[in-house]
This record gives sequence, structure tokens and C-alpha cells, in this order.
Amino acid sequence: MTSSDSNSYGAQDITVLEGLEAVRKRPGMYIGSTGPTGLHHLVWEVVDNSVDEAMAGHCKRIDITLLADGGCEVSDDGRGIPVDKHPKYEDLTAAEVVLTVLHAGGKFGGDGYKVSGGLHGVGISVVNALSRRVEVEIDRQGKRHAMAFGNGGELQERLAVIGDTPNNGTTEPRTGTTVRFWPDPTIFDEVEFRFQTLLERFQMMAFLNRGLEIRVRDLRAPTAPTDEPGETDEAEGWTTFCYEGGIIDFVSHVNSSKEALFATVGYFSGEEAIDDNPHEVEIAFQWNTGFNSDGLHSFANGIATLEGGMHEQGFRTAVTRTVNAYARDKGLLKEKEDNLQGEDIREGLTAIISARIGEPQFEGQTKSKLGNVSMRSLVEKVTNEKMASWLEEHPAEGKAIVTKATNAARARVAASDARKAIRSKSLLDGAGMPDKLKDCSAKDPARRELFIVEGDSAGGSAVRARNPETQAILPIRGKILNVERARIDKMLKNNEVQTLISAIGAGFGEEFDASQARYHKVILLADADVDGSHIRTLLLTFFFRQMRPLVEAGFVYIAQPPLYSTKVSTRETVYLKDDTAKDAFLAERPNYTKDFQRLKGLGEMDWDELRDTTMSVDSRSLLQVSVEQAAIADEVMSILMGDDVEQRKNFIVTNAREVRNLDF
Ligand code: 0RA
Repeated sequence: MTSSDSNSYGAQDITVLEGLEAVRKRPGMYIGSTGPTGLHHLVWEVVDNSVDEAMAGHCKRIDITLLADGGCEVSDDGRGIPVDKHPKYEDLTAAEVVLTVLHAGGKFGGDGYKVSGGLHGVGISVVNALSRRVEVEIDRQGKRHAMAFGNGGELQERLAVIGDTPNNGTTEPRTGTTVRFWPDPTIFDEVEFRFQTLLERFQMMAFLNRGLEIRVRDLRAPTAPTDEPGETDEAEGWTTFCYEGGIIDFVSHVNSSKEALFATVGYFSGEEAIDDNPHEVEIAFQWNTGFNSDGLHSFANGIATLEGGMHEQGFRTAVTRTVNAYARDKGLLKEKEDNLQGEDIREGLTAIISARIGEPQFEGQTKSKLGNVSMRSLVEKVTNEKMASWLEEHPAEGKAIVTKATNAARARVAASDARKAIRSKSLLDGAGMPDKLKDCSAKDPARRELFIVEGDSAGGSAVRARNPETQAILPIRGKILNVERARIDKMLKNNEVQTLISAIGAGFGEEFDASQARYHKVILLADADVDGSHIRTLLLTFFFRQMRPLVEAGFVYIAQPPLYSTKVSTRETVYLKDDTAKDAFLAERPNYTKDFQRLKGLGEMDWDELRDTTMSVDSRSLLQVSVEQAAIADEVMSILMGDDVEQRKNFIVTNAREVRNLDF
């Protein structure tokens, strides 16, 4: 059945189809890209509509299922999309309009949602335009209605009653909406959803929408088992996220692998209509004993504002002001002493700022910076008032915060001295490069690679194995300092850390400038054993904490020395990257009987073997390290670096797949 033989189409409907056609012609304009990020936007878009329904107080649970056949189903218990004829498009029902008219969503009918979730906010019609099939079921007014679309939004089965709504034992008939969609493979580079991405996002959404129950499951062919967060119901396969404490639970969660400075999680909120535009803010906070000052995570209308913005600015300003005023008032900061700086006060602070605003302005390179100036005033005002009362009501906590910030201020001064020492030192020795660095000769940073090699002996092999034009070698001995735990001044006294900073040549911390990096590939080369994995983790934490733009630019890689070798003849040894490669090798040679050797260390390979298997551009395979979500990554790195060995092990197992294969 096609649209032409089941429906009479008016002029309006043609305009409707032209609208969807525009989306198919320029998908990037609506969902950002046709890569994995754009593909997942489809899911976010559909779920955002259900979350809007929840925020309006009509929906308690959202179920998301990745279907065995590659589709995605989103089901909610909201009011259901209206099913009556639409006043403006008289031959279409409201539900048909929502699915086929751009920006229709929940905005029509006068009483649209006060604050709508999502940066995307483009409407489900965009999902329809970019899907090969969409099925919708609506439970409303005691009836189950259904409709279906195909080929990018053609109405194939018009909205019709297909039966009564299932009665779930209550007096009121069930209401709700189910949307099932199958992304169009002619639009997207790939149409496979990544379950882990869904889990991370929906856990975050559940934190940001207190009390909302979000369940997620994956009915596709099972892959390697993962350790999922949330409650997993084995029988049904659902992972459930539901937080009665909302962002208070979010803060506890982020701090769960750290040592809290005090047990309480602070919380306050405020709201105001500014120029008829509703503004709301909720803030939860707690200090831990750690030394990071980037534990501030902000959101606007449920979207992570990774580039910060006005809500963050307002909070920072007010926290600095309030804590200083408190410290002076209580005599914790003497008259002759300088004010504590913002970064001193924020050391160890984990805070979640969730702002909601009627008309958000998203700015910045990745449109993840909140631009509404009016939000800065509100957050600043609310924080000034409520943080001050909170401190008055929590004197023990207040004192602990000021003591910690005072120590941080002392460490800051010490670090600045250490920094000066490093600078003057690098000016003294020749080109300023450490002796241990065997540099390469190429001048263009884009062609230059730095191999950071564990141990002096492996370093020696790597020096012989390298291409001296493009490959530099820096041997690192011992375990570099755990930067999660060490304070910056201590860290800078560490020899290995000083060497690394000089070799890369782009500074560190807040001053780090990726455009000055002397290499566009920084490659970690460590053994495949437990010690190797530990040093790799420490190095990754260092890069994440002190050179994050280097990771964001995609300049950090992990080399993959082979796991197995086997002597196929007296003259030829074959190296195999991992178990998959070994299985493939055996599948091709059913009669192969020799035993495989498991390589333990780089030291077991000759330099030419190291070259051929791990370093040579022609034959190696590198993993590119990526940082997707700063908020999640922050937590993840802490888990990784925390004292909980079990958690750390789980992280390494579940996230082995996160790093993307590049040179293959
Ligand atoms: C328009 C108006 C109303 C609800 C919705 C749309 C709605 C859309 C979606 C999409 C997924 N789930 C949804 N739930 C509701 C208000 C309906 C009313 O006033 O009863």
C-alpha cells in the first residue's frame, strides 16, 4: 500500500513532503552529521519528546529497546500524541502532523511545554525523514491507534484505531506513545547503534530528571558481555536508571570512587521568569579530598554544556565570592591574607549545575556553551544567597572547605615556583630537549611521531627500529606519578613528568596549547601485561588531566604489540595481534599443529620484529584514544585511578572497545 492509493493528498501535504525532502538533502543541518553521532541523535530526538512529556508531569517511565532487526523502539506512558484532526492541516490528524511537519512537536495547540528538552528540538519528523520505516502506536482515549511511514516519511498506513488499550488493572485506561524506527542506510554511514552510548546518555538523563524511570535493553545478537551501570534485571534484560535524589545522586555517583571531604551533598535551586522567559536552576555539590579543579559539570535543558557558558560563570563567580566572605567573617582568613582564588576553592569540588530555560542560546564550536546572559544573573544571585545560608547551616563543612582551599592556595604558589624552575631549566640546555629524547628530523609536526616507551631496554630496541626522520623515542622508566592523587607542585618535581612536558613542548594544565605540540601522534608503547597496562593508564590519566586538548585533537594513540608469535618455518615467524587474529590464522590452516608462543614483553622481540609488528607505518595497527563525554570521562578516570581494584578491572574490560582502530 502506498500513500497515493490510500490517501487523498492536498496541496498542504505536498508541502509537508517537500519539508522532509529538505531534511534528506541536508541531514547535517538537522542532526549534525551522518556519522555515528548523527545516527544517535535520532534516538535522542525521540526520547527527548518523551522526556518533555515527563517534565510536564505526565510521564513516569520511558523504555528504550534496540530491536533484534536493527530498529530502535521508544515507549512512554505519557498522554499519547493527540489523535484528532489538526486544525491547520484539516486532512491530517495531529499525530500525523507531529511525524511529518518540521518543528511540529509539542508546540502546537497553545499550551506547549514550558521548557522543552534538547538542543536537537527539531522534532520527530526529522527522525521520520531519515528512516526507512517508522511505526507509531498511541494509546489514548481508551483506544490503541497505529500509523506507519516508509522511505523517509511517506505516510504508508494512516492513523487508525487497531483496538482497545490494554487494561493494566487500573480504572483509567493506559495512555502512552510508542515510536519504532529503522534508520535509512542510504543516509547514514552506518546504522548500528552502540548500546554503551545509550546507557551513558540515559543514565545522565535519569540523573537530570529526578524520579523518572528509564529502562534500556539490547535485543540484538549478543556481543562480548559488558558491565553495565544501573540495575540489571537478568530475566528481562532491562537496565534501569531511576534516581529519586536527581542531581544529588549524580554528585554522589561521581564522587563514589573518591574520598568525600564530608558526607553531606549540598543542594539548592531557584527559578524566575525573566522577560517572560522561564529560567530554572538546580545545583548539587560536594567536595572530595582530591586535587582536581574541573569537577564542575553543567547542563542546559538536559544537554551537557561541555564548553560551559553563563550558568557556569554565574556559579563560579558566586562560589568564589561566598566562600571568601564566609572565611573572612569566621576569621578563617586573616586580614593580611590574600583572597582565595576560584581555582583554590574549586579544588576537589564536584558540582552539577542543571539549568532550564525557555529559549536557550547554544553557542561555541560544538554548540555546547550556554549563551543566555540572563541565566548568569539568576545563577549568581541564587548561589550567593543559598550557598551563604548553606555554609551558615553547615559550619563543620564550611571550615573543611576553607582549610582545603587555603592548602590549595599554598600549593598554587609552590607550583608557580616549580613552573618557573622548569622554564629556566629548559632554556639552559641547548634546544631545551631532555637528554633521554631521541628526536626525529622532520620539521612538520603533522609528520612527527613520539613513541613513549616503557623501560630503557625496550627503548633501545625502539631507537633501532624507528624511522629516524619521523619517529622520536622517549623511554620512560618506572611508574610515573599518579596524577589523580598528586598535587601539581609534587607532580612537577617528578623527572618523568618534566621530561614528557618538555618533549611535547606545548605546556601543561590550563596553559596547554595543542597547536604548539611538537608531534601530532603521541604513541604509548607498553607491554601487553598488567604492569604495561598500569603504566598506560597512568600516562592516559596524565594526558587527560594535564594535556586534555591533545586527547581531544586525536593526537594520542596506543601502540599494539602482538600478543602471539608462531614459527611457521625455520625462517619465518608470524606475529598475531590478538585472539581474533590467532583464530583467523588457524581457520585458514586447519592442519596447523605448532604451539603458539604468548609474547609477554616488548623485550622478547628483536628490534626488527618490533619494527615490523608495532612501529612501521605499513604494518602496525594503532588505537586512537578519544574523550567523548567529559563528565563521564572524569568519573571514569577516577574509577580507573581510585583504590578500588575491582572497579578498575571492570573499566578496562568494558572500555577496551572504546578506543577506535585507526591504521587498519
Ligand atoms: C503534542 C501534544 C501533547 C503531547 C504530545 C505532543 C506528545 C508527543 C510525544 C512524543 C513521544 N511521546 C509523546 N507524548 C506526548 C499534549 C497532549 C494533550 O494535551 O493531551
